Amino acid sequence: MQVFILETSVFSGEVKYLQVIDENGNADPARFPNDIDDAKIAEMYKNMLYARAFDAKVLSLQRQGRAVTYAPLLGEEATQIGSASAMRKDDLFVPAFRQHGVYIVRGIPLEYMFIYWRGYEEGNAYPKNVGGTPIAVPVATQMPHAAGLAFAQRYAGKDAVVVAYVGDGGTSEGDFYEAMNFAGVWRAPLVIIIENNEWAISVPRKNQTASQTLAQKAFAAGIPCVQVDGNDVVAVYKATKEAIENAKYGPTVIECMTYRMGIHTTADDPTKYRPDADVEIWKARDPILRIRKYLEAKGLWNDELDKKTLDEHAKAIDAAVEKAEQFKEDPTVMFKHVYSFVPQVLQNELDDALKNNFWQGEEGGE
Ligand SMILES: Cc1ncc(C[n+]2csc(CCOP(=O)(O)OP(=O)(O)O)c2C)c(N)n1
Ligand SMILES: [Mg+2]
Repeated sequence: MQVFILETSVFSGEVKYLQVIDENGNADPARFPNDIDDAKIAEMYKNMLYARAFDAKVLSLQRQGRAVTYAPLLGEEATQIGSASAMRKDDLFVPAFRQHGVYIVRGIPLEYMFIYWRGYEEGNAYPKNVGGTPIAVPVATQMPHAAGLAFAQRYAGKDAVVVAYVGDGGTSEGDFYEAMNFAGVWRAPLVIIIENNEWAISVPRKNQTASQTLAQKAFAAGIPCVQVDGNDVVAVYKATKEAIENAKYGPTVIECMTYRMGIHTTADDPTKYRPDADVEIWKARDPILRIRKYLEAKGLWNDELDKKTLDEHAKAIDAAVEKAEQFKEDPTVMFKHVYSFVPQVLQNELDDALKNNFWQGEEGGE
């Protein structure tokens, strides 16, 4: 619809879409990245399997009362593994609350993740050399942090790039726009991955914004953008790699088109608001299935390798759960880490809590 007839066009934008490997595992040679070999694709495939196995484990622990409310990643493996695999060692990641696959690629010891999902903040205090921020549950609040962190890298004379994650719902938040605005003005080395899984709990993408794509929101901030098939791990890898290389000139927004195949969290029941038939459509686009087909067609993968990989993952996961369950919590930790020092008012509360035995252990309970 033409609303105003202008004599001069002052802006026009175009959002390009990238897919490299289709649903049947066929690769487009013209779009295939030249810095990736089949060994790397197999490694990403294994990490997608690992992420899915981790996900299933936490879900099962939650159902047994051994983990807290959890947000599964089922269906979003390619977006997370592809983008994280493109990061260099010193790059930093800023997650929301569903990016467990990113943690896996970045090499956070799994027991930290299980400690976190048991409900303990200590799980966020993973080894410093991993280079990321903790899980952020308040939607999109991580984005201004990410923009600031990216700016700080340049300010400190470092070459590191920040890769930040936000959901489709998160792109409706002020924090998202403010972060883009800042990053655009200051040309911060920031890559924003919009993990568009079509849902923000029960709110579908179409009720989130009238914008035709989420990527194009970047135009207003003067930031280049692209939309990619978020279930194609190679396309996500390629787009992220290019964005990281271009980060010396400024930020990029990458909208990954994926789908939340499961529940929003363990407190959610999507059958109340989403037709099962929609999920069936996306099952055919499963990000793991298509890479399996790609590798199999090249004679690089088979059932035996799949079983071996799944067994190795299961062993590592079980060992991490065991370690996490031996972890002894320190309830006073809630008073630490918010400030660089403990302010008197918090110290008074801590003293009070200790004096009155607020945390009644087995022997202290009434
Ligand atoms: C500021 C804020 N508002 C509301 C919520 C409750 N909430 C948690 S997740 C979520 C939806 C987020 O959707 P999206 O950004 O698409 O991420 P997804 O859950 O799909 O990964 C909402 C509304 C919250 N955590 N924080
Ligand atoms: Mg979403």
